[in-house]
Amino acid sequence: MLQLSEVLNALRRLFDPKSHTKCPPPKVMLPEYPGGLLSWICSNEFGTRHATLLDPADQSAEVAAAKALAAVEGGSKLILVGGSTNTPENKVHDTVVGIQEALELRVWAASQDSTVDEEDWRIPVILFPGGAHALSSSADAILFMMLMNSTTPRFLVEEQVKGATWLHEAGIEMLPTAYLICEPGGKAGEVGQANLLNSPEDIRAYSLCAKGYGMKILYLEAGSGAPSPLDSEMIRSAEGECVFVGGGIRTTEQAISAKEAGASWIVTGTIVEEQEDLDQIRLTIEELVSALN
Ligand code: 1GP
Repeated sequence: MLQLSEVLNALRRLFDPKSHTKCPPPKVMLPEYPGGLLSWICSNEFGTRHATLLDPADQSAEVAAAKALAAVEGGSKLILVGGSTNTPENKVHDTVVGIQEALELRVWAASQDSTVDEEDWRIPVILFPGGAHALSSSADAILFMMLMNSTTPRFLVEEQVKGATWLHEAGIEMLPTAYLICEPGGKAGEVGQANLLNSPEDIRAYSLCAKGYGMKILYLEAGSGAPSPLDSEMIRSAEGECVFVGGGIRTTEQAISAKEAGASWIVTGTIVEEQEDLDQIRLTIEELVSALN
């Protein structure tokens, strides 16, 4: 007979968004690529790609899913879910699941239609967390970040230690990422108590340090909503095979200049977050992506 404590534990797991026993195992909706997800992300065979960042704090899971679909229609190849503040785990989880379910339907629809390529809808949904409180057992992977220029141990290693066992047990792929916040830094710089980087020499030194630590991804952040994106000299001085660049990118010219400076991925958030019209979202991303090709 079941003990009361077992029943209570089962119920707790059922309603705990971080519990990896809550849902059936995530569906395999990832791009098919030799070497797996990290190789696909770091491959240079696709040129510069576009990622869309959605902050679960800014809209419902349904709206996030609709926006993600519009962005993918426009050519986005990765969906990042996260934000610096106000991202309780249940919101993160609901957002991840909502987006995955919407993508899954499109993969299924594509499988019934010979004119559409299923692969176009196999888009990874990856956590871009503000801390160990913002995880989801359904995520395809996590940018497992060290905020290398933080002045607090909390974002250098403590949050990571808090989440590591759970992530390991949930079987979530941890993508080793060095996160560098540059001027002006925005909310991420403030919350992360970053010593904001402002010179190509800084970027070079930090990126070489990241390389020494074995980080595979280097993420250069100017802060969400930054009035202007990172200067191309800053991007150019990054030593890394797989460089994400985000913060303040809104125009095709800015995307092109980041690409020419060596960005592997261009990340945008605000242009999708601020727009309610899904057609407009698709068109905006389409414009950025076609400039990258
Ligand atoms: C992700 O912070 C960026 O790295 C997103 O920036 O919101 O300015 O596009 P935007």
